[in-house]
This record gives sequence, C-alpha cells and structure tokens, in this order.
Amino acid sequence: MGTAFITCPLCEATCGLEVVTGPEIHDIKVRGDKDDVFSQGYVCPKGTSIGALHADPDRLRAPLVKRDGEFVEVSWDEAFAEVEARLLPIIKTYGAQSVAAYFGNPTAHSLAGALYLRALIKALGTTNIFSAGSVDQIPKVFASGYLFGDPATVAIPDLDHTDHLLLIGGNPLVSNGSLMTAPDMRGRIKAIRERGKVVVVDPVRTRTAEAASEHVAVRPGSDALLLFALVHTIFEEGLDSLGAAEGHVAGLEDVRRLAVSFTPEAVAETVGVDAGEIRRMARELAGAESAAVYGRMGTTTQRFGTLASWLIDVLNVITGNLDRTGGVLFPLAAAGQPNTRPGPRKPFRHGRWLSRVRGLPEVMGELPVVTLADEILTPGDGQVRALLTVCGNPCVSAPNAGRIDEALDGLEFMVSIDVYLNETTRHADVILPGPTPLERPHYDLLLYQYSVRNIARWSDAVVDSPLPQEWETMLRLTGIVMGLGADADVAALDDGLAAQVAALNGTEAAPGLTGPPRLLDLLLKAGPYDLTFADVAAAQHGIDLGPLGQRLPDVLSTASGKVELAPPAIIADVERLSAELALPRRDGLVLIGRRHLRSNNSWMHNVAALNGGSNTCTVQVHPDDAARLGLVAGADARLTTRTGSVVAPVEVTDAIRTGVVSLPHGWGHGVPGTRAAVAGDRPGVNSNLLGDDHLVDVPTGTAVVNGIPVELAPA
Ligand SMILES: Nc1nc2c(c(=O)[nH]1)N[C@H]1C(S)=C(S)[C@@H](COP(=O)(O)OP(=O)(O)OC[C@H]3O[C@@H](n4cnc5c(=O)[nH]c(N)nc54)[C@H](O)[C@@H]3O)O[C@H]1N2
Ligand SMILES: Nc1nc2c(c(=O)[nH]1)N[C@H]1C(S)=C(S)[C@@H](COP(=O)(O)OP(=O)(O)OC[C@H]3O[C@@H](n4cnc5c(=O)[nH]c(N)nc54)[C@H](O)[C@@H]3O)O[C@H]1N2
Ligand code: SF4
Ligand SMILES: [Mo]
Repeated sequence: MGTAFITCPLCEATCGLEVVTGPEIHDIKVRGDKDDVFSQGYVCPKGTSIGALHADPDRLRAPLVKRDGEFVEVSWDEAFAEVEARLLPIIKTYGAQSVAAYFGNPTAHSLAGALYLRALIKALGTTNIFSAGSVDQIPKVFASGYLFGDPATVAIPDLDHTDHLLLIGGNPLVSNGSLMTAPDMRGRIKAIRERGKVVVVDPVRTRTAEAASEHVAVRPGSDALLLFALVHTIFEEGLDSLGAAEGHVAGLEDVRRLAVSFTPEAVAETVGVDAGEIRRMARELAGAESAAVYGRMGTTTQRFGTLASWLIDVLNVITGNLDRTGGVLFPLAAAGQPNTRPGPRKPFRHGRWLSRVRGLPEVMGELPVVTLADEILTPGDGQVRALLTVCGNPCVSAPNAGRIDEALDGLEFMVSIDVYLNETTRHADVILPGPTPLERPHYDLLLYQYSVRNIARWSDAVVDSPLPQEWETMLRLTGIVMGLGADADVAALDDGLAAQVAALNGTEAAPGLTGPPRLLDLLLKAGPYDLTFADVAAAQHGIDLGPLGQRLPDVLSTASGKVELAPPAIIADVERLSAELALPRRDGLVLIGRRHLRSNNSWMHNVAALNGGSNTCTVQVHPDDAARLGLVAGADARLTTRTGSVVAPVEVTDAIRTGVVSLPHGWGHGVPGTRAAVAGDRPGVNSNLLGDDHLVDVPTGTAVVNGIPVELAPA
C-alpha cells in the first residue's frame, strides 16, 4: 500500500499519474499528478484505467508455447529453450534473411524498446525489419531527415507561445497529440485561441475542429495540393521571409519554381476548398505575429504523405517561423537525442536496400509493412520463414490484414513478446509476456525528443513484477540468436551493451547501476543538461528543463550544414502530384480512419471501462450520402474495397464531409484462438481488412490508411 508518482506510458502525452495501491489488485486508484511539472494533473480515461489493465485476468502472466495447436503455460527456461530449438535451425538452414521482425507502437513507450530492442535486431542480422512506423509517421521523419539531416530532428510546434496554429490531419483532443508531446491539448488549444487563431484542416469536424477557431473540410489525400497552393500564394504575394532561418536555408528558389503551377485556382476543386479561402489562409498564416504549421496521421498515411509532410515545413520556413519562439522549434532532450550527440553526424539517406519482392525502399533500417506478407508468402531465396513480433498487432493494424493473417498462419516459426493472446500472437509458437506499466520503471527517452517543453522524468516500478523485465527477455533472445544458448548470462550481455554505450558517448556510469538505469545514466551524462540518473530518480514529479529554444544551425546534420528545402528524394515526387492534378477528379467514396478517446490502437478494448460509450466501431456517413445510398442510422452497411469487405453499423453525421466515410481501426476482436473476453463481446470489425497494401506514399512505401476508394451499400 502506498502512493507513487509515475509517467503514463500509454500515449505520447506522457502525463504524470498518482497511483495509490491497496492490499488487493483491484484496489489500485489512479488520478492525474497535480504536481507533475508538465501535465499538472491532466489525465485521460486511459491513464486512469492503468490499474484495470494491470488487473485484467486475460493479460498473460506466464510464457505460452503452442503444443499440438494449443497454448500451454511453460516456465521461462522452457520457453527460451523452445525458441532456441526452433529458430536457430531456420537461421542455419536458410540464412538470416529467413527471419523477419515486426515491432509495434508500445516499443516507443518503453525503456526496453528504446534501449535493448536494437541489439536484438542487430543480432538477428536480417534486413527484413518492419514496424508500425510505416503505417504511421515515416513520411514525416523521412522529410525531416532530408530537410534537417536526421529523421529524429523534427520541428515541433511551439504550442505555448504560438499565435496561429494551422493543424492539419490530426485530432489531438482525442489522440492527445503525436509528434508533439503535450499533455492537456484542450487547455493548450484554448490558450492559443485566446492569443490568436487555431485552424483545423480535416475532412471531419472533429473534437479538435470544434475547439478550433476555424475548420477547413478538405478532401482526403489532397493536402499536398492545398499546402502547395498556400506556398504559391505566399511567394506570389511576396509574403515570404526566412526570419531566424536566414542564411541557413538552401533550395529556396527550387521550391519557388516548383510552386508556380500550384495556384489556388488550379487546386481548389480537387482540394474541395475555394481559391479565395486558400489565399486568405495563406495571408493569415504569413501575417500572424508567430505561427506554426503541424500535421499528423491525416497528412502522413495518405497518398502524398511525404510531400504533405515536407510542405508543412516549407511553410514554416518561408513564413519565418522555423526556429523561433511561437513558431516551430527543435526540442533539446536530456538524453539519447541523436542531434545532441557529440561528434560528426552522417546526413540521412534512405533506400540503402530494397525489399526482395516489391523492391520497396528501406527507410531508417526498416522496410514498409505493406510488404511483410509478400516476403512471407513469396517463395525463393530470402523468403521469410520465421517472425519475431514485439508489442505489435499487424493482423489488425496493417493494411490488407487478411493477407497478413494468412501469411502468419504459414510461418515455420513465430515468437512474440506481447502481453495478450490476440489476433496476431495467436499465430505465434511462443509468447513471452512482459510486466505491466505498473510493474516496470519508465522514462520517455523517445517522446521527449518531440516534446513542446523540455522535460526529464523517471518512474520507478510501482509494484514488483512476477515476470522478467522486457529488456531481460530481449537480451536473452539476443543471446540465443548470437549462439550463446538459451541460458546465456544476461548480466554479462547487459554489461557488454553498457560498455558500448559508454564508449560511444564518452561517459561513465555511476557504480552499482545495471539495466536501463545504467544506460540512462550514460545517456544523461552525455546530454546537454549535466544531469545524472540519480538526479532524475530523485525528482518525483519530474524536472522541468524549460521552454524550447533556438537551435539553428548546430542542430542540422545535412551535408551542406543548411536546411535543405528542396531535397531530390522528396521533390522527385512532385511530378506524381502534378499528374494527379491533371486527371479528372474521381467521384467515388473514400474511406478514412478515426480514433476514439477511449481507444489505444488495437489493444485496450479488453478493459471494460474503455470499451463502451462513444467508443464504437461504426461507419460514419454524411446524411446526403446516406440518403443517396439508402443507408439508415443503426442499420448495417457493407464496405468493400479491392482487398476486402466488412459489415458495420451506420452512424449518420454531418460532421463528416460528403464523399468520405470513416471507420476506426483497432477492432475486429473475438477471432478464434484469442484470449480477450471483454473485447470479444464487443468485437467490431477489422478496418484493415479493407486496407490496400498496394496503396502507398511512393517515396517511403508508407501505407495509405486515409483515402482508400470504397463502395458502401446497405447490408
Ligand atoms: N486503418 C488504420 N490502421 C492503422 C492506423 C490508422 O489510423 N488506421 N494507425 C496506425 C498507427 S499510427 C499505429 S502506431 C499502428 C499500431 O500498430 P501496432 O503497434 O502493430 O498495434 P497496436 O494495436 O498498438 O498493438 C500493440 C501490441 O502490443 C501489445 N502490448 C501492449 N503493451 C505492451 C507491453 O508493455 N509489452 C508488450 N510486450 N506488448 C505490449 C498489445 O497486446 C498489442 O499486441 O496502427 C496503425 N494502423
Ligand atoms: N485515444 C487514442 N489516442 C491515440 C491513439 C488511439 O488509438 N486512440 N493512437 C496513438 C497513435 S499510435 C498515434 S500515431 C496518434 C495519432 O494522432 P492523430 O493523428 O492526432 O490522430 P488521428 O485520429 O489519426 O487523426 C487523424 C485525423 O486526420 C483526419 N484525416 C483523414 N484523412 C485526412 C486527409 O487526407 N487530410 C487531412 N487533412 N486530414 C485527414 C482524420 O479525420 C483525423 O481527424 O494517436 C495516438 N493516440
Ligand atoms: S493522455 Fe496519454 S499519457 Fe495522458 S493519461 Fe491519457 S493515455 Fe496516459
Ligand atoms: Mo501511431
């Protein structure tokens, strides 16, 4: 029994939680930590459900091994022995490429994922590495990589000081923000409105749009055209200025030239917004005291994800808002940020290798998940026969999920590090569960690199874990793959990794530390604030390191040392956009995604408090489309795409624009062989059965989950 203060690891907002434990597992009470230096008491329904998640009887508490088609609980030694006995012969016979790894979203929210996963992947020695990033943010980090030199050098809106926020394809009042770590988005948006203006560009009048000053309902997938027209107008009307970035920008004239043909009049019909309105948006953006342009899922996971992501920063640069207070700034994280590492840094490049079957390019060492099934199902040299998944549910989260399901079913061996027996892990031969958020220490190594304020916060585990920590599990798997055996000395492997991190950073850890605290100590000491692990561990409510400041030009790691505004790898795709604009507009319906406040991608529907109310798997349709198609609210409709067909209840709402329908992802539970009673009772449908694995953002191969051609009819 007692009170502990921890950081919520469930989403990017990183709220501080106050956790009160009692004698029984169901006694855990969670609320916002009002003394937290960053979130000051803000919390959402997921955060307060952390106790229920911990108590969930369906959560795995022992390793499982599949014997004769049935999962049985085994000891950890048996589980690792099984991995060794089944995985190594595959590698020996078919080579390293015969193994693939997929890691999912929660790896971005854990110390194990941030500090130990890379060693395991390196040991596997395969280039068949996939992650949820290629159904998510890759176009943004790709564009940032070419503009600023490193994919982790992302310009973040200075939310607390900006006078004008142009928010495109994001719904932070529901998602709680992404690539913009900021608790209490509602409060922050309200404050911007009080100072100036918030404009939301979204095919749906979302909660965020409702809280904004203005909502611009674009047609899905047309953002790059809208953004180009804004750039065009700013140049044409002579409203451009580089501000603080003056002297640090290359390629400005190339962008000016490229923008010439994208007049507001040329794009208006395709975008679905009046030319006059586009010009007004451009003037207001350029004329604001300070402004920040920000884009999220609606801009990355669409057909022109890279161009849209690039143009967002082009706008920030040409309105003089890059690297200035109230504009977009580069965070200065306390630890582990590539752009604060001492010594020379190599400029980003991609396409260092291609996927075997479809020739899709590597980005940041990963291949696009849209081709995972191809690599498993297509025979030949280098065919994937074994798979490791870590915190991932691609059978629900990746497009053409039906084909992924089929592919995983045919694997020779699959091992999953996961906490549930779900749609993906049911295909595994071995499942290795990890501790809950209350049973493990935490520090948001990754997310503080995208934070609107510089913060450092450590959380100890609140309760002891009966399970090994995931970093230990990852090291044991690393040992197996390295040929050291299933009972390799984990402490020695950890020492080896710490020695590497120490050498790389030129730092020395405090004596007595091991595991994540030791690695964090090494990284903090190499960081810009002269902090140590002891400092962060002592600060119960976190350490506030202040608002974001200017970092140009030192933050850049491009070959030229400048912001490269017109990188060839990006502008090569402009031709495809021009071609699209020249085509007659296609009039059919398109499908987009949707998130609900009480959801967390595919995996929290088994918590009763989160599965209900407005968190429903319905297809949202505009009243005009519903009338035209003969659809009735509450009745079932069939959605059909090139790859699949599902049936979902209709929700008629004028919040969505005509021609667009939305279905949330993360549903489709109750599949045979899964273990999630609550989720299974209210299963919803798997929206990624409709996702098309051949619809991609061409430069990066990132999946298009927003703007899929779809047919809709009464079921
Ligand atoms: N149609 C459509 N598809 C989408 C999206 C969309 O908007 N529309 N969004 C995309 C985005 S942004 C993302 S990030 C992906 C997410 O894609 P994934 O990461 O593949 O899916 P998640 O649902 O986040 O699955 C997380 C998995 O980790 C497990 N897990 C949770 N916590 C832990 C833990 O502490 N340890 C371990 N070992 N396992 C844990 C869960 O049981 C679950 O299996 O989905 C993408 N797919
Ligand atoms: N409650 C909750 N919070 C979450 C998650 C969750 O599942 N549930 N998932 C987390 C994860 S992994 C991520 S990556 C973040 C995502 O965070 P966000 O990107 O903020 O969340 P989304 O709801 O996907 O917002 C995308 C918005 O883009 C709009 N949109 C769709 N197509 C287009 C288009 O072509 N153009 C434009 N301009 N807009 C378009 C959609 O209507 C939607 O409002 O959320 C995180 N937080
Ligand atoms: S907003 Fe995100 S970090 Fe904050 S309590 Fe909710 S899930 Fe946790
Ligand atoms: Mo995501």
